[in-house]
Amino acid sequence: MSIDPILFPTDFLWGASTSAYQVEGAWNEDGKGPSVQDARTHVPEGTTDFTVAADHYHRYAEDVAMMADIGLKAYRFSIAWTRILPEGDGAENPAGIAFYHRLIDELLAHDIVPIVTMFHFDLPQALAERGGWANPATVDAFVRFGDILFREYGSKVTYWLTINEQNMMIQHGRMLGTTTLEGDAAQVDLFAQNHAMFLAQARVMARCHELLPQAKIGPAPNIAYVYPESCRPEDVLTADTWNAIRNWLYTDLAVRGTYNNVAWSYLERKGWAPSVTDEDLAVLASGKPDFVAFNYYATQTVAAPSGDESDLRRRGEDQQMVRGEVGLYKAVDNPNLPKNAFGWEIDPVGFRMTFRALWDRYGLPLLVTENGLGARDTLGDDGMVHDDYRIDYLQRHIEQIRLAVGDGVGVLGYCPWSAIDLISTHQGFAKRYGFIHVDRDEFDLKSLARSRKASSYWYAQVIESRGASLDA
Ligand code: BGP
Repeated sequence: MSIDPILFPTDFLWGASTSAYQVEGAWNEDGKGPSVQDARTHVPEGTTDFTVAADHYHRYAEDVAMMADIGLKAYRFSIAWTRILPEGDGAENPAGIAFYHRLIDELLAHDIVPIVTMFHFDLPQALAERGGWANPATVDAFVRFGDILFREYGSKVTYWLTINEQNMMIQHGRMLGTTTLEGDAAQVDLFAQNHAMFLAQARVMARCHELLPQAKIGPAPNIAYVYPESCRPEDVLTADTWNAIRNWLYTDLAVRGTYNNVAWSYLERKGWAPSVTDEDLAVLASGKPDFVAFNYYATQTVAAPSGDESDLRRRGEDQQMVRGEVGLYKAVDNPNLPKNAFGWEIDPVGFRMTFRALWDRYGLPLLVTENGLGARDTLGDDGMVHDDYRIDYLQRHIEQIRLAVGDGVGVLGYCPWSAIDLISTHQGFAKRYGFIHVDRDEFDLKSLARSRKASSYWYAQVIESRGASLDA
């Protein structure tokens, strides 16, 4: 007897993701102001800057047509705050507003659902120079920015994401280019910024519901479920602690409007706790999400701390690698997991675990806004990228989504990173994720021509068959 495979729902949002500063280019065109990403130096990394990127700003129509060829049902992209409000505050920029109308109209003309991230690592430089998120005026500016987006695009956009990976901006801000602060004193400022972002997010969620009753809005943190190295109770407890500080701090605030108790006691112990007023608590309680979006690349594994430098990872540090913190948790490699070419562990089963954990905690529908494999793709003699390794990665992860759906988890959609080749946060253009190849190198812009990779044909079949092709 054969058993029919579980098919994904017909309205499942099969998509792909990008962010403005990593894909658009045209960094100073049509009135756009500089963001912290434009102000960033790329000297230490030796990678390209974000001035041209994939030139999506000029080629968006061609890109959307290719997405439609693949059969994408959704496109998750971010709106550059500095195109709408070049100074972050102050005068609106009609040309920037018009660009996203064109992009959204193009998507809708191809029956692709726009999923809009309001803020993805690109704070206006003018606001950064006035203290960034630690200045309450930035919160007001973000709420105003949100009002403009809702006014302009609210009749066309149903799905909104507030802030991309707030947790990574706090934990790895220097590497992501979202902060220049360092050292212990910086932590006080960072957690004040963090609190301000929670307030901004809550206010924007409340405004969204007030202005657009049909719209749905949610946060988009990076969730790396944390495993203990062993079943030693101290290791298990440490994993629970790091889960609270790395992950649940952010989702609890977004959904419940309260600080996670384990994370809060950690902040108090360190002397990093922000001041929280009664008015803040009321603001946090007033904005609720309709779903939880999350970016998933891998899990992390930790052990009970030794209390000295051996708790720390010796080499490398970025948003996906477990770093360790002296006296809090020890960073451990998971010997059961392979790594990609950039040292990131690959853990499809952890994806299912993450779905279960988030569903258990909040009971809200989940939307995957990132997942994917960074690789040094090369064009074959036939002019195509044969990215079988990416197909393998995606297949294993989509299988786990299907299992999570079978577990009873509500899943709205899957938008892997990335729709098209773009610039990595800190590893340049050579680290590619796209379904669509872009003909450029790190410093040689070449033709910037687009072509579909093998993974895009494979993904097209998955979408078309609602997942049945996974079993073929
Ligand atoms: C996430 C970011 C994305 C993206 C992705 C891949 O943390 O939200 O902007 O870049 O990771 O990371 P990287 O570019 O560092 O390879």
